[in-house]
Amino acid sequence: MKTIYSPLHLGHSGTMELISGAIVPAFEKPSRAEIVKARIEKQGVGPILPPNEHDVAAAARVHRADYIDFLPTVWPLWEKTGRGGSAIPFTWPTRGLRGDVRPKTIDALLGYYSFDGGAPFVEGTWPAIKSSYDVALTAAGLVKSGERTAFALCRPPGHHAGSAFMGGYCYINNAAVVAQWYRDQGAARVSILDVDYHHGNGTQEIFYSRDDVQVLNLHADPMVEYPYFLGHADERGEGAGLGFNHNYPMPFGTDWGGWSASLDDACGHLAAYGPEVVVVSLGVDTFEKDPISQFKLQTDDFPKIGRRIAALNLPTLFVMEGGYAVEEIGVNAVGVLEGFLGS
Ligand code: OKP
Ligand code: ZN
Repeated sequence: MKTIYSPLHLGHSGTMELISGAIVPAFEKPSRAEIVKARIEKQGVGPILPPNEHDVAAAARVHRADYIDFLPTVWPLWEKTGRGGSAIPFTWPTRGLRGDVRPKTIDALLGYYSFDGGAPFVEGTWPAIKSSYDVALTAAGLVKSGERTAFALCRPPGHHAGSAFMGGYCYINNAAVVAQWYRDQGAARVSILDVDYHHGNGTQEIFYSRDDVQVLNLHADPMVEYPYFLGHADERGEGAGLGFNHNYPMPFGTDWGGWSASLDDACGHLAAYGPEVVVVSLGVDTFEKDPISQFKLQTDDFPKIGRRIAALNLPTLFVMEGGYAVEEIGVNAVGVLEGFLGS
């Protein structure tokens, strides 16, 4: 199994995060991807290859063109104001404000194109976003050309990014991009299976009215967990997409018993849909020791996730999302891949 990885992610670092009323070092840090990469090497999962460069046309198939055009301009615009640190939004056009008027200044634009303050920019952020996108598309190409599986070691992650907004550490929705790319390459149906602890609100939003990309999401109940405002079980899709979105919100404390029951149900819907390819949004922040999560999956459970997905017997692309217990993120993420491979 090949892994696609780019060191350009390393430039997206040094940012701070506002969480639980305190400014703390960012949880979404470069060591995450480095630890996963080291584990792949240690376990001999397969070669680690660099991405090919792609233009942003495939991103504009799932994101609004003005949003994609905005992303590379953020740091230069911020720097022009004489500020360093991180470019972070702090004002949003919520109910009662004008979300339909695109403002002119960088602080306002950051709010216009985001749903929270969790997607900071430093100088290396755009190159990292672009490399993560290239990683996803390059890995997608391997599966398209006949490999059973591949691993896109994406950083930053993508599943919170919607058609015209960033947030929750995410900028370009890598899983959505590759799902659309498979459609554009001729796949009739594609399924996205999101096993990250947090609901993939961006992925859901992008495909919500479509029947050609099925979206299945396992996550903590948004009534009590981030991203709070999407991910309920009654969100089934709309219009032509009705019945093609499946949410599995679960309570704090969920362990393998409850979680795997949801996975089985999701896999049943997936198999019935009959996609030509499966894109797995692979977050391992369901782990019991994850610092920002409240599920109870154990290290031994992660290979079982891979085995269950392998039993679908479909071409499968793994796209890295979350996972923050940095000591164990490598063992757990690679555990899923090893379970899939049957090793
Ligand atoms: C990204 B992924 C706000 C806390 C916000 C953001 C979590 C983003 C998770 N006080 N935390 O789904 O792993
Ligand atoms: Zn997550």
